[in-house]
Amino acid sequence: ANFYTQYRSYDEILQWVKSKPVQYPNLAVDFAFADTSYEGREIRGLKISSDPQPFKKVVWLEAGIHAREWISPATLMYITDSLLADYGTDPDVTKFLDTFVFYINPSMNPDGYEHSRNEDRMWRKTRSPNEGSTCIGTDGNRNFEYEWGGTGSSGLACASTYRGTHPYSEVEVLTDTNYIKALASGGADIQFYVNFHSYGQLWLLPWSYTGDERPPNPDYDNMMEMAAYGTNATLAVSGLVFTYGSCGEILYEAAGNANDFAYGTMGIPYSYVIELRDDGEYGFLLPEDQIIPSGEETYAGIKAALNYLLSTA
Ligand code: 0X9
Ligand code: ZN
Repeated sequence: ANFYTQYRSYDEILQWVKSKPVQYPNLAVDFAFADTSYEGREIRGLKISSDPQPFKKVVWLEAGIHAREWISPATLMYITDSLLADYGTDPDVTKFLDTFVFYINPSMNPDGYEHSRNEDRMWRKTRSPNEGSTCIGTDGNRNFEYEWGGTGSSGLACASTYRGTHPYSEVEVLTDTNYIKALASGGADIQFYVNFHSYGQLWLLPWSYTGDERPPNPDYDNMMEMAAYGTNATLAVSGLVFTYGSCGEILYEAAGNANDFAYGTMGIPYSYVIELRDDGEYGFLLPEDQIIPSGEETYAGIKAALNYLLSTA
């Protein structure tokens, strides 16, 4: 049976990660992040390239920080499998893997994901306890350091947008960002970052901490242009409209989130939160028969973004 006809358990996701270097020994290497999740689950990623040299440019793709957004890990795994399968046959993909090293963190919040699968389908946050409260968990997408604590995040442990006691209070966010920081301080040139979510069909770019109509983001025009290419390619594949713009402007303010970290802290010139399908018909409860369509349209969008990136080099 096709891997993408069902949403997979975290154990199946880990098995998937470990299977890629076996299937593609010349293209894929898997690795463990330094820390396990709060409940002790191993977190593993993949490094994909035709010849992983340190001088190559880096693309960082990650998913699953919000537990109930099951299409996010599924779509990122689909994209990763497609890049691996199309190397050597699709000239664009061949160029991508010859030019970039891709780092993939497919399931950033395994405790929350399993809680959503087994206990509470609508769970969003991590599963770490909060001192002085019976409410569990922190919103990983409010736990990054850039403008942490600002508008659109809550200081209340029971809130769905609880920011935590301090930046990186959540080990799952800490271990992911530590890896990114170590890459950068080792000299990696990280050019493109995506943190996948659902739902809403949006490519969101910085800033998230402010809703100013035209935030002082000097790379705004470039990021908008890449998003235009990406969303056009998606439209051509599935007919679904994806909108794009700065998060604070077209959605809502969300201080301490992923794309502000990627751009504001790391200086990655193309930094996005992408909200996958749908537009609210099923919302988080997206049927399994939409995994492959979501994978196909998003793969097209990411390829178009990468072609745009290559055209600017
Ligand atoms: O609220 C969030 O974290 C994201 N929406 S979700 O439904 N997936 O939870 C939106 C994040 C907003 N992104 C930016 N502000 N860039
Ligand atoms: Zn989300």
